[in-house]
Amino acid sequence: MAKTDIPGIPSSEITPEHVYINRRQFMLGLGGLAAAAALAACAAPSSPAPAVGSVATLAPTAGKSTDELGDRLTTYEDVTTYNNYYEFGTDKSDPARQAKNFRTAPWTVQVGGLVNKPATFGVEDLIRLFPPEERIYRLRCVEAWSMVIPWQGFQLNKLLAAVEPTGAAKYVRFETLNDPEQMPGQRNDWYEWPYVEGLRLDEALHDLTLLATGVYGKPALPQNGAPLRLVVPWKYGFKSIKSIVKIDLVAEQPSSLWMVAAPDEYGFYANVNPDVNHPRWSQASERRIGETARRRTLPFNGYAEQVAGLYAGMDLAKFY
Ligand SMILES: Nc1nc2c(c(=O)[nH]1)N[C@H]1C(S)=C(S)[C@@H](COP(=O)(O)O)O[C@H]1N2
Ligand SMILES: [Mo]
Repeated sequence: MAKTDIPGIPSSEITPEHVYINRRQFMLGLGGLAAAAALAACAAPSSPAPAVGSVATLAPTAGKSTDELGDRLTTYEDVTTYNNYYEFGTDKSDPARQAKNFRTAPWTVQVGGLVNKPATFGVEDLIRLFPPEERIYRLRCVEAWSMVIPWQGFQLNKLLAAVEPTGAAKYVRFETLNDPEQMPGQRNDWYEWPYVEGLRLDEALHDLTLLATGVYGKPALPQNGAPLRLVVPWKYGFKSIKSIVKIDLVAEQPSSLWMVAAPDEYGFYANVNPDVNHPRWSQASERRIGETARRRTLPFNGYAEQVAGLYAGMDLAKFY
């Protein structure tokens, strides 16, 4: 076994070959993606073609101890014990304890709505169809803390291409498992369960948008959203919905648990923006878990080069 500089990542997960194969599949898949993107005639200005070059600068990251900006990975300990997952409690330490026995298998994801080929996939089918690759992403919570996390996952656009969105599809809606017996948080009615989230179709098709199955080279633990969670690194963390069971292509902008809970505080777009404060606190800086000094928050969480084009012509200050 080759040694890596990241404790806990088996070399089998990070061979260059693995990365190469995924990159190649990614290139081969682009024709289909361009077609899918063309279907996404969103209300917003059309986005540029998927940014192959810019993603190539982010991947492969396998075996690295920092992200592409040189920021160190957050420790596995912090990634797995400091979590937001309201189905398992509201304290950061609750999910690690309360989700311990959450059943992540068997697990299926129903993908439907405005698609030509609706289908229900077992998670193991998804992993076989779309072999996970490693992506090191910054995660910036709207509460102004952040982490750097090495995920294993596959691009959501691969799954969406497989189900063939129709021309009427403009948004994607995601839903978490609804199971109050297993998820004690769902037994209270402070929130409208199950957790739901949404993306505009062009955001969902972006190469950075990941469906994650693993963390630090291992299958994800329940507290991180196992067996399948979304990761949208340029948006506040609450967009990255955990334990997904349903994905629907829809015509209208979906609502979300947080938009319903606090419409004045959380919007649909939720792009990381240091210039627009949360009504109750500043978003100009953040606390990186494991560090003492605060850091400046970067526009789009440091992914502006890749994603700013999606929002050309939009007043981002109006879309918190
Ligand atoms: N289903 C569900 N998904 C969720 C949440 C949640 O409470 N329930 N919390 C969100 C928030 S606010 C954040 S910051 C991230 C945290 O992900 P992590 O615990 O893996 O770091 O998950 C997001 N996804
Ligand atoms: Mo968050």
